[in-house]
Amino acid sequence: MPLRFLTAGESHGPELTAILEGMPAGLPIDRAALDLLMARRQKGFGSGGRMAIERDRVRITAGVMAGRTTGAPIALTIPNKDYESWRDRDVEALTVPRPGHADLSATVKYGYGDLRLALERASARELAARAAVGGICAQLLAHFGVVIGSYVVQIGDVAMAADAGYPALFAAAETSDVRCPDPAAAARMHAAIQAAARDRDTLGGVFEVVALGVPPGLGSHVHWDRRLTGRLLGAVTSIPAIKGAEIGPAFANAARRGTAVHDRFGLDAADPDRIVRAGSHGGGLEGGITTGDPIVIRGAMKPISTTLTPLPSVDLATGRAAVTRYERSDICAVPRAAVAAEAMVAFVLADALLEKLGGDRMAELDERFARLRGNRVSDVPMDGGTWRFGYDDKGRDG
Ligand code: EPS
Repeated sequence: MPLRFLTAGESHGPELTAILEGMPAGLPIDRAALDLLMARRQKGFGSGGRMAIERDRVRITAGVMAGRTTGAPIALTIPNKDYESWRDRDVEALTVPRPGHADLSATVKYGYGDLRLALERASARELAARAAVGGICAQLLAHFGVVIGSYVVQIGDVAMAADAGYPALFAAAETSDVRCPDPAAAARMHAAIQAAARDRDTLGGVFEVVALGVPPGLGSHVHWDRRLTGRLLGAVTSIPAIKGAEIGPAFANAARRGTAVHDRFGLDAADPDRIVRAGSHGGGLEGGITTGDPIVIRGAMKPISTTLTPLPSVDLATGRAAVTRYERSDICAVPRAAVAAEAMVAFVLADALLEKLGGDRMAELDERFARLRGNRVSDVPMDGGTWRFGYDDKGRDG
């Protein structure tokens, strides 16, 4: 897989760092678009005090010169403003793990003497670095006409009902403080977050990420790790607190019959060479390969595990039962997770596009993109003849 990235950095350390390797040379980088994605990832009602401190702006220190990628690894850093209030501070021992958090599991694994060493890296603050990476990937995709957006469809038990075209849903989500395009549901989601805060509790939810304009033929059915379905679901569930994901209405499809689920093929009335699918039950993928239809991925986020209400736990310093102590956190981070998921989807799709196109510079990619096969009868000619199934050299012509 041609594209890869690493991130480093603690939640309250000086900065987050990412290196993105494998981008072709010659892609113009739009700073304003990158800043916008970073700012969108910081928005959302239900965020804690930290989001009022940070103003994420990416510093690019390698791999982009004179406004264009050079083909070299791209280094991205994002300062943590909050570091100023943490540097050289004597911190109280943190020895009571929060249920549901990485506190205990990471400490059991790494043998830390204080839980803070686990939470500093487990923190979703790291998503700022992924947003920077995804922002660069989204610009490669945008060059080829791919648009990625997201919106929140559920917070707690409040679900939206809006049904509109994807561009309209994307636009409406940007105007909502909970990223929900349905104003009535958004108001109820806002109220649900307020109620959870009042009750000293937290909320999770469900978001949808949609990629439009993805060409058919990315990913492959031939091997497990080339199926784009798994690559996309893995990327979305790599976001902290995302415990489930589906492509299209996968769980609802599981309750239906096949004839009600599979998107029928037909020929476009206006262009009879073009094969079209009626419906969107497949979520834009068949056989782990993109179909050319919108790719729809849903992610389910569990409620934040840092609750104002103390939860029963164990004090690792005394070995006795204890309750958790509150650390500043979010009440609901689903709107921010949706944008982080956009970034992860952008990375996976950019990787799959580069795999398909190959090439080291944009001019090469452009030529190859123009020659991609589409969903056209003339693109997949067959003569309808019989042939002999077997593994020797006696094929149909043998
Ligand atoms: C987070 C806890 C909060 C969030 C943070 C994720 O930070 P703090 O512990 O400093 O209050 O604000 O999210 C971000 C900083 C971010 O950029 O999204 C956690 O424990 O995961």
